[in-house]
Amino acid sequence: MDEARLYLVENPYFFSGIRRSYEESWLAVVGVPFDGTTSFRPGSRFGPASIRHFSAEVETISLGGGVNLEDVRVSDLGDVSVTFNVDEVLKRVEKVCREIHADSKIPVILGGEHTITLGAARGLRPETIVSFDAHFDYRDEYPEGVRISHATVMRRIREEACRVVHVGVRAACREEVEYAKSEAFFSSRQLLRNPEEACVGLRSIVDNAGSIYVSIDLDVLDPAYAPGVANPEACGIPTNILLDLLENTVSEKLVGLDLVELNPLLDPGGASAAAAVRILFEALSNTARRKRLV
Ligand SMILES: [Mn+2]
Repeated sequence: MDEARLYLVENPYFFSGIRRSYEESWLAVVGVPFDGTTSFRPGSRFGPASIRHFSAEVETISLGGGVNLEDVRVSDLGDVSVTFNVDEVLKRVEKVCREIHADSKIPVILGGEHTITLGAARGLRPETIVSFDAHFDYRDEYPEGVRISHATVMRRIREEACRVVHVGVRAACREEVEYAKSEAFFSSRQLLRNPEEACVGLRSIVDNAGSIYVSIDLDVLDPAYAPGVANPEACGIPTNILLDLLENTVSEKLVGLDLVELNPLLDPGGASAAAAVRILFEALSNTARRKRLV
């Protein structure tokens, strides 16, 4: 990493409370405190700070995978410095991700709103993005005349970067249903009725795919588990089902991962931040186990 360092600002808190150098790590955490296109309830710009804060207090051992995150070589590069211009923010995220990838490491992006995934997709060019989200984010324009926003991000990714597999969808407009017709997705209802079948289905998609990028919009969880998000949608999945699905998604093919849309301003009890941290710890521990890096 060379040029992209210019865009990074160090944070007083480190993800998981452990300070490690970029050079010795193979997972590189980067925050993107941007919520400039959020239409309903802004505040996810404070997401990276909240995730870091909680991550220092949550226990690091993954009971499911038996891995201690302290043994996983994770570094925290701080935040991408953001501007009000979404194109510029995406350009910076793209550059940072590309350089981390060029150093044979995996970027772990802390959002911020979902739009930043477009920057990561441009920088990493995965073959498939698995998007855990209550929404498709498949509008062509939102609001009218705006082509890049949190509600259009997966459509832009599909047009210019890669295939998208949606998991946990339960809210869509007519235009999005039409656009998604030709592809496979897992609705929230399917996941709730038969989570094991969904895990098997997802595993087979991943097994047959090339490189994988995982994007986790926290609103995939039911608002009972994660109320602190911009656009909550009822009838979502509980955290444990998401963890099972993720265990079947992360693999040696993973080239990047993000967790977006946590809004700490709407999370006074900290439940959403605690869920976000547990999800990240388990996903990273499982990735380490699969890649035989611990
Ligand atoms: Mn969403």
